[in-house]
Amino acid sequence: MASQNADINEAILASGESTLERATARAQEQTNELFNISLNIAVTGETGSGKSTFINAIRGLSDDDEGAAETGVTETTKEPTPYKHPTMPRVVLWDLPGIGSANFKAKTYLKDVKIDNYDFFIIISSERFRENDKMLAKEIQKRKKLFYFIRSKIDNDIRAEEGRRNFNREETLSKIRRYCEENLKEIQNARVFLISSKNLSEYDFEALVFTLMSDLPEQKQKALLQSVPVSSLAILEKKVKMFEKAAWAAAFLSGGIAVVPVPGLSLACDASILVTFFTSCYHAFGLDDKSLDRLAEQVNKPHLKSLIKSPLVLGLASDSAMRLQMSALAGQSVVEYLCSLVPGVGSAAASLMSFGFTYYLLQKGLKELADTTRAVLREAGLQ
Ligand SMILES: Nc1nc2c(ncn2[C@@H]2O[C@H](COP(=O)(O)OP(=O)(O)OP(=O)(O)O)[C@@H](O)[C@H]2O)c(=O)[nH]1
Ligand SMILES: [Mg+2]
Repeated sequence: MASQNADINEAILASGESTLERATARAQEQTNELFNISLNIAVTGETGSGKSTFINAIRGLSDDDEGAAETGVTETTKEPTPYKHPTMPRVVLWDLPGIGSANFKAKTYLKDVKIDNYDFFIIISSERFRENDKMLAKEIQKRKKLFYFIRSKIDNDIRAEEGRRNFNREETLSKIRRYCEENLKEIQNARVFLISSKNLSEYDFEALVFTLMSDLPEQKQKALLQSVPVSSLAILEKKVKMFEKAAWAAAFLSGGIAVVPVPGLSLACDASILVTFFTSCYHAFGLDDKSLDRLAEQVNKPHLKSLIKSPLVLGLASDSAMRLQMSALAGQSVVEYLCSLVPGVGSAAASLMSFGFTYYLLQKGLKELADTTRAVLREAGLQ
């Protein structure tokens, strides 16, 4: 009983709250924010500007992958088309109908596409922003919604300039940026990001993510950060911090302290929360086969995937095998199985039902996944 009390105290302390009830509420809020928040991103711009390609890039899909938005086709949609994130179905990118027609009315357009459904707008152009883009931005601004301009296909611009004798990459980029800013000067606080959807690791994609992180409400930041591809080490580290902060809540709700009769907490050890936590990290860090293949292709290092030896990553990789194991095993065995995959944790049996042990397992597993990803990024040459 004494050790049980100590365990409860440890859990309350980890929550930063003063009572068990408040800690429970906080744990539920935190895990809900991490796993259940929806995010709706509207993407608009001229035909051919690169909307579909950008949507696929954010979803970590190549243009020819199953479920990818069709690219390079000129048929324009009349209705907003939703594209769910492959591993986070609550994150939806909306391909909005083009705004190209001469008699475009921003107000009616925003009403037609149901402006209030979106958390923010991305307006894409592959050259100069047109009058319609600007009219739309002004109307979005009037309605107090967030919007960001993307100047796309920057890789093409760089490639075209590279051959010149006095080529200077930074100067070329500043020139494009200045040109865009000049073009958008009538829009208050217009922010423009230079992006290549063919390679998010270069140019302003990281800056776009970090700007969104400072503009969005906290729970939406978590959905965004989890869903974006790991295109730089800085993005990875932000993701790791987010999961580190939430680990106590997953440990708390998984039932480590659920022997205490608190309404809303299950009595059995709810191992599915632990599995959800690890699989969410695994996908958010881009450790799944598809993300690794994409990265390997991008940096031309086919051996990238073979560097991964971590049993936890490999265990999570055999997704269907894992799920099968989950359904076949009772909660306790699942925890034992997870323990066997995380180095240095040892057997679960002795201290299985404690908050302290579950929290330790999650932290160690998270570190293992983070370190594996760091090594992959290092080998890929991503800073
Ligand atoms: N190099 C390069 N090509 C791009 C980029 N973005 C889009 N493209 C290419 O530009 C063409 C048009 O891109 P889409 O994504 O289909 O454009 P869209 O805005 O969805 O076009 P509509 O659906 O017709 O309105 C395709 O051939 C893409 O491969 C980019 O960042 N870099
Ligand atoms: Mg398209």
